[in-house]
Amino acid sequence: MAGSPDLEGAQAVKILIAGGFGAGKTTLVSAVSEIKPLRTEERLSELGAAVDDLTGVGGKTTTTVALDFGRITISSDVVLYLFGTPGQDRFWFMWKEMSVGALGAVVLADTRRLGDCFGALDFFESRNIPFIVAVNCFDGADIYEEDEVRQALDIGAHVPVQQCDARDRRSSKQVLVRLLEYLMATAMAHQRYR
Ligand SMILES: Nc1nc2c(ncn2[C@@H]2O[C@H](COP(=O)(O)OP(=O)(O)O)[C@@H](O)[C@H]2O)c(=O)[nH]1
Ligand SMILES: [Mg+2]
Repeated sequence: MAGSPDLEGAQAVKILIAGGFGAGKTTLVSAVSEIKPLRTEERLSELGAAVDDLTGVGGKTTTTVALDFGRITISSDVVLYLFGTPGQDRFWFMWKEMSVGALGAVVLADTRRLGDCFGALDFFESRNIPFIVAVNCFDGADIYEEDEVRQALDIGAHVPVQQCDARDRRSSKQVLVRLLEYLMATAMAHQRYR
């Protein structure tokens, strides 16, 4: 089709976008996706508002009930398929199935509510899915050094931590490129020690 990238022969790579409720997952997938992101958002009903913890996410009026899905062509060889995981604890049951075949993950963190991504970190660590942490720089949030974030999240020194603005296409794409570089470096290290 004219104008669309030639996806034939390109490697499809499945990537998960995780993080706490309101961390910017839907925003990131929408910002980078070449296809209209498939997403299922529901207006926060009064009932849902009682269930979802809205502390610190005052401006948020919709919530993703299922998943965000998007696609981005990185090069003629690599096409990423992005799956945004549902942020609320009551959707944990979906994570296991979503993670099948995933090569890696981005854990979005909001430094005002860092604890919200512990669940995602535990999930990927326990399943040996390589991940990087993307700190979504919300207005008014304090800026921390990479090492401070690593310490606060209790993650290894080898895990890349990158600042980003999930609303910005270039910044979000940069996060995905960083993840890919990390995945390739990790794969090469494994080969070397085999
Ligand atoms: N100021 C600012 N707002 C953001 C940023 N990323 C997301 N938002 C806003 O934060 C809210 C939550 O983002 P959303 O992508 O829905 O979070 P999700 O629950 O992780 O999918 C939305 O209203 C976004 O517009 C950011 O980098 N800066
Ligand atoms: Mg969302």
